[in-house]
Amino acid sequence: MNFSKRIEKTKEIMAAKELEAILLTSPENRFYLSGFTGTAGKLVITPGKNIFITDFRYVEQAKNEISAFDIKEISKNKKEKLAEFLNSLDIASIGFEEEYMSYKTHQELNKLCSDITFVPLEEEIKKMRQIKAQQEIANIQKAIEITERAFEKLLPEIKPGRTEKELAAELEYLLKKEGGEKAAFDFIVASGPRSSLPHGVASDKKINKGEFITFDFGTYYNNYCSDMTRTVVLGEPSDKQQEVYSIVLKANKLVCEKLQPGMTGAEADAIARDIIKEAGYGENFGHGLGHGLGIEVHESPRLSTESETTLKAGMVVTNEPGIYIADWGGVRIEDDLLITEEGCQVLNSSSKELIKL
Ligand SMILES: [Mn+2]
Repeated sequence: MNFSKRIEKTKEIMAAKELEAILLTSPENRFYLSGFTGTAGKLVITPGKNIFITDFRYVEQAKNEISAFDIKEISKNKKEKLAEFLNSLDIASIGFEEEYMSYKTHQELNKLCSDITFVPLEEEIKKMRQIKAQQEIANIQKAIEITERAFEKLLPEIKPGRTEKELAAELEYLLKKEGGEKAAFDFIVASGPRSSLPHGVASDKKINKGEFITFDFGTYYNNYCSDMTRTVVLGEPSDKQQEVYSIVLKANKLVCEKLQPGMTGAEADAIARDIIKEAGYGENFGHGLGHGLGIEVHESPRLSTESETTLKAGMVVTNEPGIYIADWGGVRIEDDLLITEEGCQVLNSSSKELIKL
């Protein structure tokens, strides 16, 4: 990974915002800029210095993983020592991640560093992560392949009488067996009427013949995520199930065909939304079309009716239209797409035709 380039870009953000330093504490931005995979550490960047602060537990790991930062250990009185260090830098302002730092920490640091103004970074570092490098795309692709192999192996286990939780657990086991690091989020396994819950996390409900079952799942590979959804039917689908599934599939496929750089997130969303609206189910597609995918399972850009972000080559986004009908059920089909100069590339290869089990 080209960490020095990322640090350089961070310094450009610092200069543009007229800041004298930047303090990063979120695991995602910390990893993006340093490569550190541990769970405790802070980055302090000034025009002339890159410092990684961690405690005793992680010093050795930090030395192994990090090359672009000087490592500083603070193991006791962490907040006071951090404040002391920031004060020693002789700076008047410092950018911080306002969406991540707690109110309590912010208040404490403000008090301990009374000569330093803490300025919100307004997600500028997160935005840097929107365009993926080749290596990042390769990691996402690998995570997707693992996810698809695991799902393939789960299919024979999806039988009447099994509970959603059992299937979610089995899927997680298969993902790890196939080389995934950990689950990317709490899997959604929503069957029958529960499939109308867009985020119906697996429950104790048993699955029955004739039901739709929506699986939304993913894994990490080299700290990058996959995110995939398939809806299957147990037995033969009813006419209405077939109809609803076909509409969602048509919307998903049209996005794969039409998505291209230069569009806004809202324009991308409209590709799918218009199809679903025309079919009479506009009210039943209550969430956005998709989201950025990378170190976090949900990151910018958003593809939604409100998103004004212009899509660019190198972004990886999900394409997940759905139709949800209360007390009846629902369908969602989700792929991960890489936006290219010409359009987009579907990173998934699993079939999207309705799977009848
Ligand atoms: Mn998703």
